[in-house]
Amino acid sequence: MMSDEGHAQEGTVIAHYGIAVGVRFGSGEEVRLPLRRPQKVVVGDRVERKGEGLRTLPSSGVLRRRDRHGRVRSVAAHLDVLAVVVAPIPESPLGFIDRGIVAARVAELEPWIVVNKNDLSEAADLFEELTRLYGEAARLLFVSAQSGDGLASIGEGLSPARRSAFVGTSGVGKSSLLNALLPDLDLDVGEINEVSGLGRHITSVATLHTLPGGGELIDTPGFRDFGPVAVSSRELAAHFPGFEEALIQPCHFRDCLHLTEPGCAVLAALESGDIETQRHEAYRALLTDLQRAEEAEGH
Ligand SMILES: Nc1nc2c(ncn2[C@@H]2O[C@H](COP(=O)(O)OP(=O)(O)OP(=O)(O)O)[C@@H](O)[C@H]2O)c(=O)[nH]1
Ligand SMILES: [Mg+2]
Ligand SMILES: [Zn+2]
Repeated sequence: MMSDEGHAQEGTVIAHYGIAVGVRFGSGEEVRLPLRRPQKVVVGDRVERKGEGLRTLPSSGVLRRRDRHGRVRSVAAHLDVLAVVVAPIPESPLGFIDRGIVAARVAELEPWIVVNKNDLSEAADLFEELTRLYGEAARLLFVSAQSGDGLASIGEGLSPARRSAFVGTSGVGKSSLLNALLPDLDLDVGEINEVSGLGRHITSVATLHTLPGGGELIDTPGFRDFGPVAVSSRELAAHFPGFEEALIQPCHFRDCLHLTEPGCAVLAALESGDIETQRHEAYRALLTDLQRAEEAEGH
């Protein structure tokens, strides 16, 4: 048998099973490879196989989050777009979209909000509300995995070669959207619990899929904790969604945190009613969270 020792082969990680990864090589060949030791690798990463070894190549466009225990988790790599999926049922946790948009902007990804289940009657109000709050910050898509409405806009936004990940709480329909976009795909989808209104964490493995018109989409397991990672207070102050218009005229101080500073453009907009009290409170809560996480890490 011929050995390919010494001959390096480059590929893309298309699935992560914990103890093994699925890799697609340039030739189109897809292989499941065991991880011989704990290794930093996520879906979307470029890897190099040399003999038995697998090396993760340096990456960019990595989306990371802090889970409820404060641990940093990588979601996916080499992304261009972050698509936060929401639905009228189940509702997303308070602040989830804010965190997603901030994470995307800091990682230099284009933020999208995909409002799924637009076949449900409550969806129109949700879409209107989110457009009001996030219209300046993100691209909003109004779709239904069930009826197929609006799905073409997802493919068009990623064509010919952009990569996105679906993130969102369990049950909003991330896997259903992928199944609807790719007729040959058959990802498991779950039921919503009638009592709690929550999804049941059906997807446990992140997987990457190529769309018919080009572009790629990563399905991820649902999560509720989207703690910011490597976001400074100043970055949050610059990137919080909904402050765009107020900040066209910058604050007096360049490092303004929009709390009590004189000459603050955000506080002026709050005063005049252009920014809602609730939005400023959401900002302050996220700032506090982030400063706590920084302290816990000893910064
Ligand atoms: N009415 C309606 N229901 C939908 C739609 N899309 C998905 N669902 C339902 O929502 C439930 C959850 O769908 P999934 O695709 O499993 O959700 P998920 O976001 O992948 O959930 P996790 O894998 O647990 O993170 C299923 O019962 C789907 O049938 C839609 O467009 N309209
Ligand atoms: Mg799923
Ligand atoms: Zn300010």
